Amino acid sequence: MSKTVYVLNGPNLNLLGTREPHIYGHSTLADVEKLCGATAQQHGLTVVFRQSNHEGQIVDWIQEARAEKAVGLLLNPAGFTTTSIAILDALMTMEAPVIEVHISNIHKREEFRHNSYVSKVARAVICGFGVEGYALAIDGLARMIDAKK
Ligand code: CA2
Repeated sequence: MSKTVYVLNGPNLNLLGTREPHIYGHSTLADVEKLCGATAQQHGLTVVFRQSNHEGQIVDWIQEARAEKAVGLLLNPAGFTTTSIAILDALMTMEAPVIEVHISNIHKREEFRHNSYVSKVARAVICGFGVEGYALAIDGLARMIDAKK
């Protein structure tokens, strides 16, 4: 059985740690990848970690996660959170749990960040814990998977 978790990151998250540290902190996306890998390892899971600025690429990777029978999918949809029906449609085909992650608390910020399409299909949502939210999401996903056994 697959033990792979896909961690997908949307547009501009490649800039993490280089700008707006007061909102997103000082960690880079490479640091987040290491954090995810180390957290997943504690649960006997492996991580496929990717980032794209392109909506269609993210749709392709969601389809890949499904085809590869990933045990779960973490997604920080970033700027596509409130706009992408294509990502929503792709997520609707996933049987494995989808966890939505945001570094910042989107509900404390501008109103246009609040209405997430991804939340309509996500099993769980984590926001406002900084990049630690990725580790919390993997811990939570591991518990979900164990509970199903
Ligand atoms: O808090 C999050 O994780 C967000 O998904 C980040 C998105 C934002 O559009 C969402 O409302 C909340 C923005 C990602 C941009 O990332 C940057 C990181 C550093 C510097 C500039 C942009």
